[in-house]
Amino acid sequence: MKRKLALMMVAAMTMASVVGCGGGSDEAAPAAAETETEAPAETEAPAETEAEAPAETEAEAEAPAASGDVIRVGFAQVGHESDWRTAATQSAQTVFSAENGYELSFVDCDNDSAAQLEAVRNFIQQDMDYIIIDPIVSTGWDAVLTECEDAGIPVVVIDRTIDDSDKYVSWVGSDFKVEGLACGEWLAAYAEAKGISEINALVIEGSTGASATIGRTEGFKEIADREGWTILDSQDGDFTEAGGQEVMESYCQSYAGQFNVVICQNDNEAYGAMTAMDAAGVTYGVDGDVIIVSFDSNKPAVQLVLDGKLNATFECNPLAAPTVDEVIKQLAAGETPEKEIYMAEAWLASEDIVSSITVNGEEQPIIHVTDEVLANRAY
Ligand code: GYE
Repeated sequence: MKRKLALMMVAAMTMASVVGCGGGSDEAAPAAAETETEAPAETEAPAETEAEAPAETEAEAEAPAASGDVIRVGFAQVGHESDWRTAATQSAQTVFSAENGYELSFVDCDNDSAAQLEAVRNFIQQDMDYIIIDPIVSTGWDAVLTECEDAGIPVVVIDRTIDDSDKYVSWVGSDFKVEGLACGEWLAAYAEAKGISEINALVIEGSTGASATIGRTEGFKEIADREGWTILDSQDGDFTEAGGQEVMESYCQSYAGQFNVVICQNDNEAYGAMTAMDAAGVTYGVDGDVIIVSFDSNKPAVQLVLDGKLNATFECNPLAAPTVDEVIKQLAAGETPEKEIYMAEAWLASEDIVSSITVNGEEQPIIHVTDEVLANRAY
């Protein structure tokens, strides 16, 4: 069965790369007014192949979802560093459940790239039907993806990107550079509206080598360079609350009185940075001396935006699993999924002072956080 599926997959991958490449940021269009927050599919039965299925019936008949077999999926998750990660893991566990026709082997790789490669190789050994990878770092993947291809196991990449191999069927995630650009454009518009002429920013980056870190850093820097802002420092906070606190404690000592903006590359780092600023007597948020923003937009962060403690938050949607489920069903039905699938995302701010920004030539709304906006958040 595997060999036939493999042939089908090679054909699918070849076609997908022709169809899917190069569309990147054009399609990104993240800032939809509302986040796409459909609850993960809970009760859908595994995809059955309809009677009128075309030509490749033999391969289809043997594809796991088509035969009604349990679909065995291995998921090599980054770790458990943040609220975003917890939401992504819970979504995957809900979608790839036994009641939905799946058997999920979940591996928490604890932010260790070597462990992640090993997890994928174990999935090959176990002859999984599909492998899902959320790559801790964006490079070093071609050899193991070639092994997956040779074994005839389709790989779906989610969230962070793989930048040195295209031997996967689909990627489902966010345009991190667009997130960084949106953050910069919002800050430019906000500073203008507030009459702030000088920006001295401190950046707390995510984990080094993660595409989420690379994209957010690049996007924000592009706007900082254009606007002539000073980035005083940019250090790795590892996407954790403890990391954010530690970096901010050292910033408060090294740059006391010199900064008026703190960019945290996820919510948890912002919580840690707030603790450090509280201890150092630095005020922040709508009524404070320092503008602070985050990425991800988990509910507790949106609550802080509502409270005026966090000036803005730039969403990264962790609920990719329902889309991966659709990709798997397409593959099982012999269809060719899109190579790149972008999640819809929103930009949320505390004050109703900037109503929209333009990112990559496209006007996108800034959502003013109210009780209602907070109540409608799905994670
Ligand atoms: O922003 C952060 C998590 O890869 C987009 O990883 C994800 C990032 C997310 O730890 O909170």
